[in-house]
Amino acid sequence: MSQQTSVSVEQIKAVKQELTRFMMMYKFALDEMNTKINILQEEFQYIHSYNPIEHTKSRLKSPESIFKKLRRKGLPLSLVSVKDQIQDIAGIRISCSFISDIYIISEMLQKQKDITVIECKDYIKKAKPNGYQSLHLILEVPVFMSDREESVKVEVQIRTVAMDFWASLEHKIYYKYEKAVPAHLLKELKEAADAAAELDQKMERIHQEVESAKSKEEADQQVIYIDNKTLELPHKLIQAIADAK
Ligand code: 0O2
Repeated sequence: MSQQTSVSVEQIKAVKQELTRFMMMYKFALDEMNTKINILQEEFQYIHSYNPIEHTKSRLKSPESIFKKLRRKGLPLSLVSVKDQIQDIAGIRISCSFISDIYIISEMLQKQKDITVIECKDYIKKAKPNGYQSLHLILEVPVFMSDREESVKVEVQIRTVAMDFWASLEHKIYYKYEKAVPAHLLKELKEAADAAAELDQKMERIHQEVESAKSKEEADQQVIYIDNKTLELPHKLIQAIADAK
């Protein structure tokens, strides 16, 4: 069914172009942030000999969802209002194996010179009443385009695989029941969230014990690993570098 419109073809073209440029800005911000995360992940892997990130997923919010969010929040329907008020147009979700890795990744991102921290919500230290756990950061990165520089917000959600598993199921249930979830399911979801939190804590304890045993073993091996190559370190070189500090 075609909609009645008083907008001219030229106006539609101009709006499409403006929206494309606007959305591209967020795509570039996502690209930048993903590059930063990949570098941190690779560096961490070299130093600690394990990968702190199980997987990452990024997405751009669709114009339709942005429009719905503006309506829901009663905000003006303009790109200025979108840029100022909607913080999650560009979103990245990072899933880690262990709780401690969440805070390490978060710290490493927050310390970067070109990143401005707009907001940090810790739903791990204090879970939401329904049991939701995650660390949410709103970060701003500069994006350099041909004719201008823009500071662009990216929402980064960092959580464990168990927290992510729970959140995906809860999200599906929430939408299936159109936000009116039966009480018995809410209760079961809360119990599942508590079980996931307990599992995360147990895994963290095991991880810490294994890491401390590993670091003792590594101190005895006088080698480093770069680019899949094992490089021997003469004892005298280790001694000299340690003495110079
Ligand atoms: P979607 O569809 O995932 O994008 P905001 O409305 O974002 O300005 P809010 O709600 O205070 O402000 O932000 P918060 O608490 O940081 O939550 C932002 C996002 O976290 C949500 O985005 C969800 O993705 C996720 N989230 C927050 N609470 C829950 C929860 O209880 N369950 C699940 N599964 N996810 C949650 P959106 O825009 O609400 O939804």
